[in-house]
Amino acid sequence: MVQRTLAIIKPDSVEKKVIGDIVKRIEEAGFKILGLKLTRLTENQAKAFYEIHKDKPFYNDLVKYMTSGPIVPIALEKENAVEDFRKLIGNTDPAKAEKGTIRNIYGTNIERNAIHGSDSPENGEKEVLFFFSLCELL
Ligand code: IDP
Ligand code: MG
Repeated sequence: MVQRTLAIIKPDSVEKKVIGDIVKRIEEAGFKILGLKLTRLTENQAKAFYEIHKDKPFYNDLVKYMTSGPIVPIALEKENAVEDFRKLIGNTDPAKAEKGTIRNIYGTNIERNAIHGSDSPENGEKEVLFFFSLCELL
């Protein structure tokens, strides 16, 4: 089934100047880019995006990190996009992520892990619309 998923190139990757490298890997893996922009989250936006984690011990630090600099949200489409993209980025913890995955290559630690990927088709749809309005999506 063709699905949508949301990627976010996180502040650590933007700072490391690897936006181009990461986008190249995403394209080479067969994903179609429906939308892409450089933007920055406010504290309230980051809190809303990660609402599901609000009771986790890492929530406040996560919001601080995700608002610390510009990010690049990317709306993606592909057959089986959600699962395939999670495979491409690897484990949440870059140290545990398989060799050659984006988090393994570009991530720093379990918090500053380079990139986000939606965890279900429902969240893929929802998260794409968090960052892109319908008229922005090709
Ligand atoms: P995911 O991004 O692989 O889906 P989630 O559990 O949804 O992982 O966590 C969201 C984000 O919160 C992670 O990508 C990472 O930036 C951060 N995070 C997750 N677990 C920890 C932790 O144990 N310590 C610090 N930050 C964490
Ligand atoms: Mg998640």
